[in-house]
Amino acid sequence: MTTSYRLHYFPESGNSYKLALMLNLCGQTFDPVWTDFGGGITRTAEWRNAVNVMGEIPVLEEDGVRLTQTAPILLRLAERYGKFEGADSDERPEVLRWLFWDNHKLTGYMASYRYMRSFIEQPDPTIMTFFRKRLDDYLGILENHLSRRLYVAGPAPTVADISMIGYLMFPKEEAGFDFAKTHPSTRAWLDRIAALPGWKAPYDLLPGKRLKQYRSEERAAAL
Ligand SMILES: N[C@@H](CCC(=O)N[C@@H](CS)C(=O)NCC(=O)O)C(=O)O
Repeated sequence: MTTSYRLHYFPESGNSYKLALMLNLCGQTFDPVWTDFGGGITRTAEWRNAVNVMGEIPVLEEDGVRLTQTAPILLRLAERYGKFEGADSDERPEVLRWLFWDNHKLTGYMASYRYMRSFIEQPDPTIMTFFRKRLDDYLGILENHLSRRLYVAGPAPTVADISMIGYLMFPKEEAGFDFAKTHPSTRAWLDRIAALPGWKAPYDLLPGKRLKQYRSEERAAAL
């Protein structure tokens, strides 16, 4: 029996991209449910009661059942389609290890940093400096890890890779990192993922009205 999917998302959401990409890589389609994140709908009690008590995007509906938190959803899809799970009982805990690291560190900080840098009017420079310092450390850890292997958890791609690339595939102007210049192993890994059959860029998978971009060239230089 086939499962029908609806993805509640907004186009700039790297967390939504993780699920949209996973579905595409598994040969699945989904109905896109554009959500007015910029307009604040996910902060309303109505939306939280009706869609996600955690107040977060993305939400994936599977045959009408709403699921949230990308890591368990990715693992569930991996098991269902027998893809990107990790090869064996050594690799699967490794997949989990990097999923936790991604949610806590890489995606956690990158999502906030990029959002503030590009999509809010006046980011606080002190917060931006703090986030940037943390990210420089995490991206260094990732670069070092990838300098010695093809994929995060083993010799083949897993949902750990799909989670960790979530915010790194967007246009480089948004977060302000040019990996080709600063993190060559990370860039090569992103290119390997982009060569997988079914890969698409974030804004091709997540259409619809975009958030206002506030970043100017002067601000880009300052932050
Ligand atoms: N760990 C969550 C993160 C989801 C998340 O933070 N989503 C963002 C949008 S991409 C959000 O809704 N943020 C609202 C907030 O932090 O208040 C996941 O993997 O699904």
